Amino acid sequence: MNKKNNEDSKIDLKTYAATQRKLIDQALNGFLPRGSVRPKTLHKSMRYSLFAGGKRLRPILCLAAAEACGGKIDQAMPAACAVECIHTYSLIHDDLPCMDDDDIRRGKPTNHKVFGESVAVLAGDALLTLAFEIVGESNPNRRYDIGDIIKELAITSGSKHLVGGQVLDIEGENANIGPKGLRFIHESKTAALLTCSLRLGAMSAAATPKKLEALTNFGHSTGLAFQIIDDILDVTQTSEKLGKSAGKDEAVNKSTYPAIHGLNKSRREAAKLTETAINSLKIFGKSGARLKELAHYLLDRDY
Ligand code: GRG
Repeated sequence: MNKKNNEDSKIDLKTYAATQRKLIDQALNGFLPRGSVRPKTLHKSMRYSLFAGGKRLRPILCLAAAEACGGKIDQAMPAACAVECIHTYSLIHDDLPCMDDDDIRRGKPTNHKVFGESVAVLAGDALLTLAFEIVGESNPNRRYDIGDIIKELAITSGSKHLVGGQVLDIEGENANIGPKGLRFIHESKTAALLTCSLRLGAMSAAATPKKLEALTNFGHSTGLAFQIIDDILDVTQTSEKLGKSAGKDEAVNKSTYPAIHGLNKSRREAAKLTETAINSLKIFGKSGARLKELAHYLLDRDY
């Protein structure tokens, strides 16, 4: 690809992502109770973190998966908003003093710094619950009903994935969990939510079992690559650029890819995983082009 084409495709993805982000934000705004609704503090706190400037990668992947499966964005939007609510809840709770104890997130003071710990815990709880209310508004189709969608979201959020992964993460601090232990944590947390986002998009489009399986594999590999890059950026970028505290992993002696494998091997592993992810898109032919671009973006991102 020559430089001009390369730049064009970058602009294309940038425009696509900006358009999707706007649609997602509009939909989220409609699903969230207004800040003027009682209890005002709680709703303001939920909105504060949700609209603090996240990249919206999970909902964008959800909508792109739906499109790759021939579905419509409107059908996938409830699931896209639900995964962003769950992601934001996990960030609020992860930042609490009893967890990672962070002061900045999405370039702003963390939720508990602004609203206090009690409201931050409850805002996270309410966002998690709201996710289920939102997917309750999805339309069933010939392959998947609302029960399938709710189960997908519940399994991802629960003790075997997000919450369980968080427990292993906490237990792994100052412990030698090794490469396998680290990979399992990343599979349980980051890769699980990314995979769920893609699967829900596919399910909203009545994807065939083969396409659903392909997106599950794509999510697993891109999800791991995404987390490796996140670990690398923690070492190589500034807090200003990331919008969250850089260098935190090393400061708390956390096992990460760069800590275990070094930066170069970690980069190579992320690139290899991205290649594996892209290979799993073969079944989609040309319809998989946007997901392929997104996988490259996740690998090459600098924040
Ligand atoms: C249940 C408390 C609880 C946690 C579950 C997902 C998770 C486990 C914790 C979230 C904290 C965390 C640092 C997870 C790693 C995933 C990750 C890289 C999050 C940042 O995602 P981005 O870069 O963030 O997409 P934005 O702010 O752009 O949405």
